[in-house]
Amino acid sequence: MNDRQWLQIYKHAKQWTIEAGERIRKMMNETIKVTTKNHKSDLVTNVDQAVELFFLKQLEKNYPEHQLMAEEGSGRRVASLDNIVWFIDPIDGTTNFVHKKRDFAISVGIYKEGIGYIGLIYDVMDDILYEAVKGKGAFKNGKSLRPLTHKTVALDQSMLHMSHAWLLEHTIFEHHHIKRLMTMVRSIRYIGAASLEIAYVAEGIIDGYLAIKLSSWDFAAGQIILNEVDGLLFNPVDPSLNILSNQPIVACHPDLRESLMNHLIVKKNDSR
Ligand code: 2AM
Ligand code: CA
Repeated sequence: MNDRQWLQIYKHAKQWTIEAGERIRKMMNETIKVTTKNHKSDLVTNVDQAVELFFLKQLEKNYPEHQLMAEEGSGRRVASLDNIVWFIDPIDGTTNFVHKKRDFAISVGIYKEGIGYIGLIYDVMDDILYEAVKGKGAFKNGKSLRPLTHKTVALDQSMLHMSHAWLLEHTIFEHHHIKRLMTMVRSIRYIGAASLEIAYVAEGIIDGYLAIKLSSWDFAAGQIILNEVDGLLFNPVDPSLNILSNQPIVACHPDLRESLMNHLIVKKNDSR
């Protein structure tokens, strides 16, 4: 794959993402059909499905040899990272979208042999595009994002995004350590759209985002954008981070990695 071919893919990805955003804004004013998937809070709408189908059709027409891994399952099942895979969430933050809360995004991450090359996160309602091409920096609406290392971050001055789900009993993480983490930082926030929260870490307006379970399409684009500003994205319980699995994800300023890993995110039955 040469630079010219990558440029073509990037131009298409950006054009389709902006066009998909226009469709979402338009469809928002029509009646939205909401259905549940695995449980009552796991929502999908006709808009998620239409936008995903739009990307699928574009890929079939322009890049039939590329694979699509997308939330609503219209792509073929992706079992390997061979060749080029597009990880697409047509609406990340579907629950916000259903409630007409403006925090949702289209997330598009393009990988070759498991390596991220192009990441786009489009905040549809505010018309803000976060984007990155591997090795060429990260941008917010065309303005370069500074590497996060231009400032230091101490845990007690940090703002983290994490959901209320961290306060519920669960199998992997120790409840009281999470509570302790929440008292040690400056503040906790949460918006409910993982890709946007990762973009905010890349922008340096929050210092970390912790999610108990994300899918590849939730973080694939964000990982590429974060990489370009020296931010970190990792699975706190499995360093190998298999992008094809659901897993816990931490996105953060590099200064926070050690404290989050060594002191705060303690696995159940781990006596550290
Ligand atoms: P979605 O809106 O596309 O479903 C909300 O906490 C954030 O986490 C959203 O980005 C949401 O994506 C994602 N999310 C919610 N539940 C999830 C699950 N069970 N597995 C993976 N991602 C999830
Ligand atoms: Ca989604």
